[in-house]
Order: sequence, then structure tokens, then C-alpha cells
Amino acid sequence: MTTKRADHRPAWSALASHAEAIRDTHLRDLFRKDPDRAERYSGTAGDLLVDYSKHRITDETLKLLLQLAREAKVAKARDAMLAGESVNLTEKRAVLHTALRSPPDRPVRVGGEDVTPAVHAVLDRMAAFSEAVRSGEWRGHTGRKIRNVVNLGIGGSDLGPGMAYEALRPYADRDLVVRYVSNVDGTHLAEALHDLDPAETLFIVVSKTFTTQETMANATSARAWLLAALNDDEAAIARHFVAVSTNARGVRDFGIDPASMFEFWDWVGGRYSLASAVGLSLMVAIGPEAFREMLGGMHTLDRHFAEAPLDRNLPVILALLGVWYRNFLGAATHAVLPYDQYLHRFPAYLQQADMESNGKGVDRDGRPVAWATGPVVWGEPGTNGQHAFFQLLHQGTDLVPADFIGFARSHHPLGRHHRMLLANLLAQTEALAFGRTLEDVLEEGAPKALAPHRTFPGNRPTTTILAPQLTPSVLGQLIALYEHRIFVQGVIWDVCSYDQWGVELGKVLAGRLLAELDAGKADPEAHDPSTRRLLEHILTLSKSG
Ligand code: G6Q
Repeated sequence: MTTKRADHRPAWSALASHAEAIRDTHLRDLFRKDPDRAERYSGTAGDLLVDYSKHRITDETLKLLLQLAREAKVAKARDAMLAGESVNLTEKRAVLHTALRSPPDRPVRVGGEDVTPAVHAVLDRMAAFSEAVRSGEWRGHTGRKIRNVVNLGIGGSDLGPGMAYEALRPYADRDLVVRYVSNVDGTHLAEALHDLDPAETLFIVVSKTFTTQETMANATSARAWLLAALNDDEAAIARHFVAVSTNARGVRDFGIDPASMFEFWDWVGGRYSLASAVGLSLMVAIGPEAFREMLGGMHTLDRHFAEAPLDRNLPVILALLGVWYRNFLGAATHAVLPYDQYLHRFPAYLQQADMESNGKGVDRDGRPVAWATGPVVWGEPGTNGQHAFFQLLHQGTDLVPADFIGFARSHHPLGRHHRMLLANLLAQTEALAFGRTLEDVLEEGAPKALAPHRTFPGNRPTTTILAPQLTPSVLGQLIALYEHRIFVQGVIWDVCSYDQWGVELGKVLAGRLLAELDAGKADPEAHDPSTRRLLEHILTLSKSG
């Protein structure tokens, strides 16, 4: 049982008073008084340099935030997670995505059993399979080489590999077409398949449970598409479908050869599963070596998280900064802004990782929380965002802490493009922090009436994360950095970060509504009046089409 509620910890009230004292302090003053802060308020882990000096913090703020981490027993909770204890309380499971990227000589025990041999056995099978597909040794039913790989999965079984495939395209075999289909909207599958030759297409059905409605519907329709082109020969399934799951029976019942199933375990949460067999499509695309480099990058950050003292532990510091804005300065959202086109799905990926983990309204004892928990996480790559929503970041009325992620070297330097990209990244963090005062604007000759519109208040906090280049290892490091940040925040907010009961109710209601849509008739006793009317309207419209 939790003894002290999150907002009853001494550091919590100290931070609340401190926030009042510091609320009006401007980053301009903080930098003026403390020119060394960029040096002091930055750190490294692996290849990542994290500058958190453009935050509305002082040494006192950091001291209190670190005290909060200690009072919340962050280190103890971290050690419990890494040791394989059942930290997923409501589902009574260990949470060990870190074991997926742990080297073979580092035992990780779950219920007394070392899971590393099983992890590496699956990785080896994935590698052999990936090589076979890439080399053309694994062929389709009619003997043709596989040229298309379609991942069928949703949520955690889609966003991780889909994001990482986009991020690591420079490492991918360009002769392979790799697509990700998640939505139950038939449009997604239809568009993904419309220009593919079934005889050259491999489906990877990824579902931990192998019961997920969307994935099963897509897999069933994909199978029908394949069989229609291959003379309804069921034997074709074995060459064109493989599965990634924890549910061997479900896989067999679907008609996929259990020998073509890649296993993972209940201690791998969906949104933390990219390093497991869930990443199979990525491994086929980039090859086993690059995939292992990504795992190596994750492990580097895992070690940093496990070993660095709290005051130099980057996931811990970033988590605490998030808590500072969310709980003490009233920020409701957090922006992630990668200045790299290859990371264009990274914000969407983090959105799930963060919001499904910490978007909770009760504490670990089931009591309603009296404090804000996970923020809305969102973002787009720079520089696109600058021409879209940055206006609000600079001059809007909401405080939006933002992470800027950039790389010194581009995979495509193209003339000055990369220097332009980096100049924009730096310029934005500078503008957000320091703004432009009314006096400056007037001095520069702006008409008086326009001057307030052209003033930038500044004092808008950002973190800058820099790495040499977006490599598989660096991607792994970034992913693990954010994963552990989410964990630490969950501990401080005292929520169960590894369940997601909030997605269940909609699934149940959709089941009932689907029955009514199938029958073409609304149940007059079911639903609220709004939902019933909408359902009736849909039924009328679909009949008249
Ligand atoms: C992630 C969630 C969720 C899950 C999907 C797919 O943490 O649990 O996004 O990954 O619902 O589930 P299956 O892999 O079981 O199909």
C-alpha cells in the first residue's frame, strides 16, 4: 500500500511555494544572473547531449524536484522494475522491456527464471527469418521472391515498428516495400495492397493477444486477398503469413503454422514492445545487424538509467521537469518536435507510450488522484510545425514545454538544407526562451499600434536533445530515454503506468453497436438518445446509398 499520497510529500508543498516565488522570473534574468547555467544544466548519456538550461528552474528548483524523486522512492521503484518484480500491479506482471535489449551474459530473472536465453533465442530466429526473406531464400508460394512486407497490427503492435521503420529508412533494403496497416477502416488495407502482387507479399500479423478486433479483421481480409489470387490454395498461407504473438493457440486457429510464430511474453507491454519480435518487420527491412544496434542503443540508456545518480540521470531529470510544469506551473500539454523528417512518426509513437501509460485518474491504491497526471503529448517535425502551430507556442496563452530533437549530420545534406534545418531548431529555442520585448520592438521602429502584436513574451521552456546522426543506436537511445522518463513520472504521480483499462469500455460498446449495424436495426432499449439517433441516421443513410 502506498503510504503517502503524491501531493502530501514534503517536497510537493515546497515546490508549490517555490513555484509561486519563481513564477514571474524570466529566462532572460536567469541567464543574465547565471551565464554558466547551460554548462551546469546539461548532461550526456550515450550519444545524446541534453540541454535543459532553457527551463524555468534554478538550483533550488532542481534540489526540490530531486527531493521529490527521493520521497517518491524513484530509485527503489526503478530497481524493482529492472529486477523483474511485478510492478504492473493491476495485471500482476513484471515490466521488463529492458530485458529485451540486455546482452546474453546479463541474466534477468522473472519469477526466478532467467529470461535472457529465451529472448536471444527469439532474436536469433528473427534474424534467420529476416535474412531468409532479404536474401530471397524464403519465397512465396509460387516461388517468387518476397518484395512486399505488410505488418498487420495496431497500437503497440504497430506504432513502434512503423515509427522505427520510417526513422531508419536509410538503413532499409530499398528493394523491399514495407507497409503498416492498423486501422479497421478497410481503406487502410485496400490502399496498402492496391499495387502489390500477392505472390510477392508477406504478411506479418502482430498481436500479443491475437484477439484484437482490428488486427484480426485485417488479417482475415488479407488472407482472403491472397487466396483469391492464388487459386484458393490454403497451402499458400504458410509462405505468406507469419505471426508475432504470445498466443500460440490463437495463431494456430487462424491457420498460421506455429513454426512461423515469433514469441514474446506477458512481461512486455504492447507500447514497450518494439525491441521484441514485434519489431520483426523492422528487422526484415533494416537487417539483423542494424536491429541489434538499435537494441544496443536502448541498452546504453537502460544502463544510464539504472546507474547514473539521480541528479545526473537524464530520464529522471526530464521526468522531473515535466512534473514541474504539469503540477506546479499548470502546463497541460507537452510538445515533441523532432528536427528530422525521418522522425515524423516519433511524436505519434510517444503519444501512445506516454498518454496510455500516465493518462490515469486513480492512484495505485485506486483512490482518485487530486493532482494532474500525464499531459497531452503531441508534435510534428520541424520546420513544418513552425509554419503551423508555433504561433501559439510563441504568443499563445498556454504554457507548452517542448523538446527539440536534432542531429549534427544528415543522411541527405543536400546543399545548405541541413544547416538551414539546424539554424531553425536553434533559433526557435532561442526565440521561445528570450522573446522580444515591447521596448525592443518599438526601438526597431515598429508602429506603436503594431508593437504589442510583434512582441514575444519569451520565457517558454524547451529541452534540446542533440546527437551526431540518426542511427539505429541513437534511435534506440532516444526511445529508452523517453520510456524511462514516462516510468519516473508514473512513480511520482503514483499511477499504474503499465495498464490501459481506459481503452476497454469503448471496445465493449463497439461490440454491441456492431451487432446492431450487422442486423441493420437499432435496439430501441439500448444506448442514450443521442447515440441511438446517430445509429438510426447511419442505418438510414447506408440503406439509401
Ligand atoms: C499497448 C496497448 C495496445 C496494444 C494494442 C494491440 O500498450 O496494450 O496499444 O498494443 O491494443 O494489442 P495486441 O497486440 O494484443 O493486438
